[in-house]
Amino acid sequence: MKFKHAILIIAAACVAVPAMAQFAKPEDAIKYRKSSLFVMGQHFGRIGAMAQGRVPFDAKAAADNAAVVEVMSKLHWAAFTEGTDKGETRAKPEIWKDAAKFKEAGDKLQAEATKLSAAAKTGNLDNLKTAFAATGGTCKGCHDNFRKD
Ligand code: ASC
Repeated sequence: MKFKHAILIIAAACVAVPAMAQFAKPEDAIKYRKSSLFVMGQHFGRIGAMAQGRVPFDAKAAADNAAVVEVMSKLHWAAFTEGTDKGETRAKPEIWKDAAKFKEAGDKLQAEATKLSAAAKTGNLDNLKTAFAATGGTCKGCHDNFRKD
């Protein structure tokens, strides 16, 4: 086989392999999404502390944290694979029953997280506050609809 053909086959396989194949076990997918959501929450919370005046505004720290939130906002979606509605999870069955709505909620978070990162880069606290509130709204919206209490 020519090298070029091998590369094309590998590239096609990467696209075609379903998300499930990324995790050895359903528990790993659950652990992964909880872990990445936890990390996102930590960094989002540091921005919240500044937006709510609990700690002094530090533009560089805000931008650094927002950049992490932006990346993290993309990760956990691939871990809501089939069969991971059971076990140590608060994920509601609606995630799989109403997949289009769940995807929409996920897209909203990612869009707002991108705006949050851009807002943080302006170095303006009011911009950060506005984007923080909008992003937090997407966290809450998804939790209200798709997470058990
Ligand atoms: C956070 C965090 C969330 C959201 C959510 C917003 O800081 O960890 O899950 O904000 O509480 O309503």
